[in-house]
Formats: sequence, structure tokens, C-alpha cells
Amino acid sequence: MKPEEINNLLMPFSVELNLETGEMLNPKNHIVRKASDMKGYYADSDALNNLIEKKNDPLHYEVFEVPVPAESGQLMYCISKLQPGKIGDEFFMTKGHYHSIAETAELYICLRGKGYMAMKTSAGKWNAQKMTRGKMVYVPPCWAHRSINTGKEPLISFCVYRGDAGHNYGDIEQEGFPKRIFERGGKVVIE
Ligand code: PAN
Ligand code: ZN
Repeated sequence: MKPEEINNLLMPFSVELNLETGEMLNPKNHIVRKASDMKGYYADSDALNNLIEKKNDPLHYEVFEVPVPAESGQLMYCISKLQPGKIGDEFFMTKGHYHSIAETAELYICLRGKGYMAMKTSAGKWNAQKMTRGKMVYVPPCWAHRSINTGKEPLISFCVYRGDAGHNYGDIEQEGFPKRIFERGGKVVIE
């Protein structure tokens, strides 16, 4: 098919990032997750409730996007910015998800901060890749994924995946991940 024959041909466009801060300068979507959005995700739910009450439900993480049509030929991309901190001993993390089209791969590039990309399959396989500035992490098809910030500054990454992938949070809400990442005696412990 000639490009001219495609309905609603998308015009090329550009988006600017500040590579120092990792921020997207003019996002169209800004998804905000606060501590209260994370109920049920951490091992220590009392510590999470304490944080929500005593620190006035602080910001947990954000996603910045300039969305494209949710179609198979498009590439959806975003900046993810996860705050540093702990719930009890457990490092701040994102909720984690599979994609609605489970066979979706995703590429992450860490722009700032440090932590891990934890991944699992529905059959129970688990893997974690370190995230540091300049690291690219390939999340293969069928792996659920979540970012975990083990550093003292925001963990910021760029990610890209097929435009029609969608997100499936429900399965991770039910299953969780087989391992968590804690700070114990000043050390990062995965267990
Ligand atoms: C990322 C994530 C982002 C937020 O853009 O959506 O880091 O994490 P949760 O989706 O787990 O809340 C991505 O993987 N998109 O597909
Ligand atoms: Zn994803």
C-alpha cells in the first residue's frame, strides 16, 4: 500500500528530551502514581499506610508520553520517572504489568539513577537486570516487568514498544512477582 492510501497518515514529529534530567519537555500525557495507588503491592502494608498518612500521600512515580495511535505499525514510547525511597525495607517500585498483547517486547534505556528491571513470566520464570545510566534492557515478549529504584535519586528511563500493546495490570495484581528488593544492613538484597 502506498503511504498516500493509508487513512489518517500520521505526520512526522519530534519530541525533545533533556538528557541531563531525563525529562520529556512537552509531554501530552502525564500519568501520576502516588503512594496510595500502590496499596497491595508492597510486603509491608502498614509501612505504606504510614507513609500515605504521615507524608500526605507523596508522589511515587510518573510516566510522560506523547501518544501515537494504538496500531500495530506504530511505536509507543515514554519516559518513566520513579522516585527514590523505601516502604519498610523494600525499595520503591512501579506496579509492573504484562502487555495486553502478551507477545510484546519492550526496550528500556536508563537515562538516570540506578536500580533494577525485574521481570517474570506467567510460568514463574524470574529475571532482573541492573539499570544504570546508559544501560539498555530488552524485555522479551511475554515477560511482565517493573522498575525498582535502589538509588538516592529518581530512576529515569525511556521505553518503547508496539503501539497496540496495551497494558495488563490485573494479572500482576493477582500474582505479584516471585522476588522483592530490599535494603538490609546497608546492602541491596533480592529475595
Ligand atoms: C513503562 C511503565 C512505567 C510505569 O512505561 O508503564 O514505567 O510502570 P507501570 O506501568 O508498571 O505502572 C512500560 O513498561 N510501558 O509499557
Ligand atoms: Zn511495558
